[in-house]
Amino acid sequence: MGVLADLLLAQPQARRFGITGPPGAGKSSLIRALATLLRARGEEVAIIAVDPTSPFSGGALLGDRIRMNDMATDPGVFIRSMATRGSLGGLAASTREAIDLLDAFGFPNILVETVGVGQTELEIASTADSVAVVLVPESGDGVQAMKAGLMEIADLFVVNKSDRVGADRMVRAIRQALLLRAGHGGRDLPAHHGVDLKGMSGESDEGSAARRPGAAAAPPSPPPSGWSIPVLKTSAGRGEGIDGMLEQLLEHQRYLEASGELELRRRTRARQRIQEVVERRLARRAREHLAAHPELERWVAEVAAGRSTAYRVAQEVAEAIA
Ligand SMILES: Nc1nc2c(ncn2[C@@H]2O[C@H](COP(=O)(O)OP(=O)(O)O)[C@@H](O)[C@H]2O)c(=O)[nH]1
Ligand SMILES: [Mg+2]
Repeated sequence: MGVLADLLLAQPQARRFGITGPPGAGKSSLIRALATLLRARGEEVAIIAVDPTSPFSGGALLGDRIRMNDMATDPGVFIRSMATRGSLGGLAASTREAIDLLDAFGFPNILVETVGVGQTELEIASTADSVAVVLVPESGDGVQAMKAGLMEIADLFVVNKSDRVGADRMVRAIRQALLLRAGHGGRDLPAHHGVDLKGMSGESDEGSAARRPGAAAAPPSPPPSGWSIPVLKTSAGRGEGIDGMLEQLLEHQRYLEASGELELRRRTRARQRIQEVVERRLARRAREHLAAHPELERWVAEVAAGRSTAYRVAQEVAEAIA
């Protein structure tokens, strides 16, 4: 605990990139290609994959050129997969913590992969400073992406698998949707409630993307107005367009810094972290207090019998641990 607290005293320096989109869109492949480019520039890279559908282990992914094994044994690359299912509430918090730690360890680049299917994933994606939303030619029209809440968090759109037909049409559809949104001020668009993107992936996925209907959280704020969102084509499979994607991600980081937006985002994160840590600590104290309380069984019996209420008990416990 103390060690962790001290480590986190380091000033945040890392570029935090979020790569999100439907399962099978090629997020992992793109991250691998981006990481390879960054390594070629002599920069270290940390990768966090919050994606149960395509783990980073094993196999030749971009033909024979780049094998996952090369990356796994490169000390300049840190790869960590984070479990997702069954840890909904804690996932966003623990991912944020992992990112903060990697930053404190001195990784200049942190790439976070999430499946863009639900509120939690959107939340995680928006903890990155620059978010690339990855779609494929088969992802349906841009309006679908907009409904899914991806428009709100995208700093950059990437149409991957541009080696397939329909990539240009997809690019136009996204641009159109972006224009539409700009015209409407982005305010009166339908709210997103973990819209299922399975049909947008262009892959037959194994039914793994969990839906999160009804997840209530504040919608991520729209991107700042001084940045116009680029829409790029890539083919991770052929290694095309990756340098352009990296260039735009770096450009967005420069924009954030120059506009003061980076500082704002860091403050928002700091506020969130304070809230989280305080809540976690208080929750633990309440649990411990309650578990050891000599009156607990009596309270339980009284509430169960309708002679008292959970609110009364809570009042007493809250006062005791305050
Ligand atoms: N045709 C084509 N296939 C690709 C491309 N990029 C990735 N893939 C393939 O699409 C599948 C899913 O890729 P992956 O990176 O695991 O997607 P993720 O689920 O978004 O992380 C894999 O079989 C990849 O080899 C591409 O640019 N073109
Ligand atoms: Mg993946």
